[in-house]
Amino acid sequence: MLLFLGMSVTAQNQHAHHDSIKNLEEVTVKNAAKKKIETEMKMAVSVDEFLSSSENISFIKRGAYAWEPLLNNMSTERSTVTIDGMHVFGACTDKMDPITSYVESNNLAAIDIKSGQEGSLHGSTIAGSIDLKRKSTPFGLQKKWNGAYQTGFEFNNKQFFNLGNISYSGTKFVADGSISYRTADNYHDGNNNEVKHSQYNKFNTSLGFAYKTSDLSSLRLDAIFDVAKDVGYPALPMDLWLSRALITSASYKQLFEEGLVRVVDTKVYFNAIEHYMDDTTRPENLVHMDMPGWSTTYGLVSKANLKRNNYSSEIQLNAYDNLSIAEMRMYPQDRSERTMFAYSWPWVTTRFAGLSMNNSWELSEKSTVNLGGSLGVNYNYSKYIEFNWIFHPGAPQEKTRFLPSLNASYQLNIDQFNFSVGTGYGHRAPSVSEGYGYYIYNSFDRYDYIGDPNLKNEISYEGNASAGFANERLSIQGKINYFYIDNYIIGKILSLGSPMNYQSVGVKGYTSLDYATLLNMSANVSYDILEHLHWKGTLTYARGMDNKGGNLPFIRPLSYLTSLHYMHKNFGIQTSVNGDFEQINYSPEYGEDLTAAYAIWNISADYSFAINKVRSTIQIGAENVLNEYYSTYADWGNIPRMGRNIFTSLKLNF
Ligand SMILES: [Cu+2]
Repeated sequence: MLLFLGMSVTAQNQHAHHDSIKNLEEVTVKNAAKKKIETEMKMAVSVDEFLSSSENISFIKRGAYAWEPLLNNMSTERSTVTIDGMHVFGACTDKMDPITSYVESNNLAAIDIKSGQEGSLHGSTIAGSIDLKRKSTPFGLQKKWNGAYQTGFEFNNKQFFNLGNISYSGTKFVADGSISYRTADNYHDGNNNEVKHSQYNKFNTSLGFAYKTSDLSSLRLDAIFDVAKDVGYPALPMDLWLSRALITSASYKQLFEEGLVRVVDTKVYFNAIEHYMDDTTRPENLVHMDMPGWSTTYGLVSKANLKRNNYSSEIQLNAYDNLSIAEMRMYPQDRSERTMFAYSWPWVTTRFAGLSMNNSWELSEKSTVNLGGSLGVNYNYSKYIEFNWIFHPGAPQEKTRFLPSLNASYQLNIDQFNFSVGTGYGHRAPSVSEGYGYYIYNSFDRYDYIGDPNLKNEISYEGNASAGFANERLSIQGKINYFYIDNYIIGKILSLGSPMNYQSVGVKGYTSLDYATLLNMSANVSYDILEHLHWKGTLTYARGMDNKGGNLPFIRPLSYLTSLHYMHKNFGIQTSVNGDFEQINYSPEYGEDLTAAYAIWNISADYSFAINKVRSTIQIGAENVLNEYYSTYADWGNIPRMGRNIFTSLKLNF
């Protein structure tokens, strides 16, 4: 049962290789039921790099650090991002700190990505859910102490990292600990020009203890502490001076040997984030603005797993209380005189409680039906509503919304073929910025954004399907989903109001379009050319349109990835080419321009060896080998991406 619970869908497709040596290794490590956080090309990756190996994730990049993950080509407001089911909200009005920036690859076991309403277990969503699953060592492993150490250097931006983690597994007590530090200078683009303000420094540590309170129950305490300091955002007019996050939880898990209910796992949590921006490093700024932000969340997540014969079910209760505060203080060059103060998030409280359920029936060995649903209540309170009244006079200080969700799917497996069809319906409440934001400057389209407390719920109607084939050597998988979203929230130019800072060209208010539509498609093929030579290819396409047939912003153009992987004994070599076609369907209305096609070639080689009982792997590789100068459709302000980057890393497992 513990094994069953430990299993999780990972962000990557499982690589099925047929080397006898590797197979043996897999059997021996299967007890841990964990998939490594690494990509085909790179064994030492950041969380962002790992996420980007999933075909339904793309990124808005504002620099080299803390990319904003887009799920199904939708921004983070439309997805729920959680850490072990815990809700954490960033403290930056400019989205410098997506939740994925507060973890590190060495404290994660897997990333669970669910598309659309299938992801509603963790709370109301439109695009789906991304759950970052932390490492938790099982009780009573044969090998009591386990650890890993990774170090590496990347030449382009002189990134140097050290990641260490250790775990102890006793029969009554387990402990997990990790510590990491990354530091990087400015990176260089494909013309070998330095991209100023692209440096970063990140420290992350985590601790977890679990104690077996009886044969079938355990108590667990977890904490993550993350500090980012002096992080540059070349695409924004300001940088980050300091960001700190403390993420804590205590959970109690009870297993049942018989009966319908098999597991109940209840967790209380608390997290606090503070975020201080800094624009004094930018000489072009005539007026300086301090824009600190704070986000504090208390929550409860309780889930039960039910199983009887061919029926299984997950029930989850989510409740949280979040307070988001962001301040804007303006100074002339002479700091002693403060000229303006405002709340860009006027102490906005969000309370949410929701009950979700996913049921699944195995009709036969070949077919399964899933039915799920949830009902949530979302409450908002704006303490300093006067700021919201400037643009929306008389807007209510409190607002309660009901957020229902339903989903259904059917899966069929016939011999080597698999099929699925599904549908979903769900609501989401506007985010803090969309509902209550006040003069949030968006450097992409250069407008100041104003929230509207009276925005309607966004309502999504969704359909999805997939088909696949797999045999010993070949596997093909195609997926498609379509979203029709009522009251799609987006910024529209307001005729009233004047811009607050000299860089902005006007004021936009968050408003609802009648509807918008989104289509996502992907195809994956993998083929074992020879016993030790594997090929993989991915093609994705997406199209997003508003109610007038205009293009939605940040929709990925036709893109591809093709890779070859050769391994022999302890030696592996892999190469890949990935790229986007020209972004034909761009949106000038939202600040986009035509982005040209690009193709990037990467290559890496690794060698595994053992010294005493320490399993070691060394890797060397190069990304963007041809040093192409490019930027993608989702690079904020068209900042160029990194040019050629040679990377080296060493990993020791003991
Ligand atoms: Cu920020």
